[in-house]
Amino acid sequence: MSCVSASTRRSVTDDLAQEIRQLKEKIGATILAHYYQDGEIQDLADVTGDSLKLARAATRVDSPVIVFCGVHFMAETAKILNPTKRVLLPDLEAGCSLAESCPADKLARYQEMLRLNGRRFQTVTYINSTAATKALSDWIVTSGNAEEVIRRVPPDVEILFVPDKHLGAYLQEVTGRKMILWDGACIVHEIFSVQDLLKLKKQYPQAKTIAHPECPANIREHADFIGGTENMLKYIGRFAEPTDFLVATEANMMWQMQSRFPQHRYHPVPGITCACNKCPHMARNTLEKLRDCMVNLAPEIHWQPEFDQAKKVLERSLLPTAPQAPAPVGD
Ligand code: CIZ
Repeated sequence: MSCVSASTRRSVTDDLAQEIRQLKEKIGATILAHYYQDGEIQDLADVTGDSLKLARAATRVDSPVIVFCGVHFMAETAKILNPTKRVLLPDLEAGCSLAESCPADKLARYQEMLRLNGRRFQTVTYINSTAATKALSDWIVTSGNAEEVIRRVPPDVEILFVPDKHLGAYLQEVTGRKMILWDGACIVHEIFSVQDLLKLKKQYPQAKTIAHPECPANIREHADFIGGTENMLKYIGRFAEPTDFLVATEANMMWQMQSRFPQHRYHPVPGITCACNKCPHMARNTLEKLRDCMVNLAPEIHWQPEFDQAKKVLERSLLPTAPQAPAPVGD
């Protein structure tokens, strides 16, 4: 069994961080990191954020290289929105359970079946999806803009919401729009333990519970606040006095909370099978792989034919331009 002391690990981390900073200068890279990445990666980023903030940031990058520390669909989105840049992803296998649950061919068959049944609908797709799935969509939403985009869908068409059934159910509640929900879920947010949450609430009766809308209803119903990561930060920012927060989202998010609002205490809501929920896909990106992708200028996201259509949908949905309603599909 190998045993690396904490001080040895710290010095390896410091050396790697130094190397990454130098490489960043050398190759002209901007590092974008999602809040679900390990703190040591977020620490090295030029921009940290949720997928909406990072997608928008990607359009403003002027360096020739974007290194995207996140999962595949996020790096793909950065490439689609800024095609002239070289976009690197430290580990090309960093996937997403939600994206996997809604492959484009399956979605296309389902849409066809709805059309054959005379249903008039628009497809609203969570950003956690592949470019091919996005290309079949009318709108793309993130946890940060979903309510606003749903309100832009004409009232006389149905909404097919893919792939997250929990986020979809939450959006039905807050917008009052009935939706056809795809049967997908996030492996991180689906497995929070209600029993453990209730125990924590007893232990910290004054605590505020904050839950991501990707959580199932049995968790959301115990929350004081429901929102995506960016909105969670805004909510916490309203508390001046030291407060306990019970956090039901990916555990690395607490690194960002702790850095911005160190006066509070953050308690991860445990998962059914683990003490805190970490995304195994995000965890594939390490400092070593971040360094290596900058040395090798690979793995790289290359332009694919479906990116052309996905770009149109992403731009009208995510970029702050005048709203432009697409023609209803399903006619
Ligand atoms: O939108 C994102 O980045 C995801 C996947 C979650 C969140 O709330 O930030």
